[in-house]
Amino acid sequence: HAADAHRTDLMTITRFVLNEQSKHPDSKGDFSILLNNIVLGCKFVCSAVNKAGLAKLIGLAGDTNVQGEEQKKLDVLSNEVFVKALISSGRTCILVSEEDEEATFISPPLRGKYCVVFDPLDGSSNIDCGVSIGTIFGIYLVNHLEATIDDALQPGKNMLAAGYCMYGSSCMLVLSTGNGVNGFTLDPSLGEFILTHPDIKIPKTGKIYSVNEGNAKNWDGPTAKYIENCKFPKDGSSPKSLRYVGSMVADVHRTLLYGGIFLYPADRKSPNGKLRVLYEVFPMSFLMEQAGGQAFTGKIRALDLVPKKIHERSPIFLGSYEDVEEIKALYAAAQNQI
Ligand code: P6P
Repeated sequence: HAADAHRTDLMTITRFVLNEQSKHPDSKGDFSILLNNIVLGCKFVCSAVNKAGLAKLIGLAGDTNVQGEEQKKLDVLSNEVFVKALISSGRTCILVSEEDEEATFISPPLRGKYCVVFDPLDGSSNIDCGVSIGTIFGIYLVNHLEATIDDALQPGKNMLAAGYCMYGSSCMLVLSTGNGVNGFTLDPSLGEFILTHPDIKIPKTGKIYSVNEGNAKNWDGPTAKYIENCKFPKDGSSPKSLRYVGSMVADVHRTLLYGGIFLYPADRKSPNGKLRVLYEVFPMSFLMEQAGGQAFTGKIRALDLVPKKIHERSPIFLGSYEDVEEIKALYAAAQNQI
């Protein structure tokens, strides 16, 4: 009767967030209001992504749709939706979006105490072929009035919350507010995100590695050696499977649920890798640690990184605790040889 229980206890993300809030007696509910505005943005984007094929929302901006309206690309539309939802929440003071070159500073009366960093539609190059894409976000506290850009350049370990919403065969929002990781699936008939994956823990080790093998020519020694071990294990165990979607939210979501390791290493072409620190590396690293996994930049714990620029990139190795330990050992050995 699990299904019936699900139907009757209906733990929605809104109730879940309010339950979390009740654990902080001094909370005035600002955080819950902020999260609920992020959830609203995710619901809108989910609906727009699902209609994309039909309403010809895909393709280049500048096209006109059947109504002859100026067509916005989905990622531009998604960004506008999140920026508006976050500002109108009245709980933010700084927004950093992958879509906007500069940070957005909010002034009174709508100014609040949180800085939100987000990629409104990550993996959007995959939209036209129907591959899963997602929104990634992280939330920092800014505990003084006049916010500056430094309040957005905090190390990932300062994040209060992080999450992603994956727009795939179902719409799933995975969230951590610092007490573990929970997954919510959108029930379109209710228009509510329902708790379907309580207290997600990533397996300690996995049989999957996830990397763009097309960059192999440019990898450094430790990464090349690690991938070699995945394919030709020295201990005689069976090789790992390669699974790579090329959409970070899809690759990380699979890693979180099935275990294994996701890598976007540095290479000779891109010495800092490709993924962005604030709104790709930090939120996914936060979630991995909260789920019992870990995240490493090739030098340090990913969440200890202190970014200098809002669109800065970093190499990232994240996933099952023991799998990341292996690549950390290879980088440490290489460091000792220098
Ligand atoms: P590559 C998508 O463009 C993205 O930003 C991430 O979602 C994804 O993990 C990565 O880039 C894929 O990059 O170089 O393997 O195509």
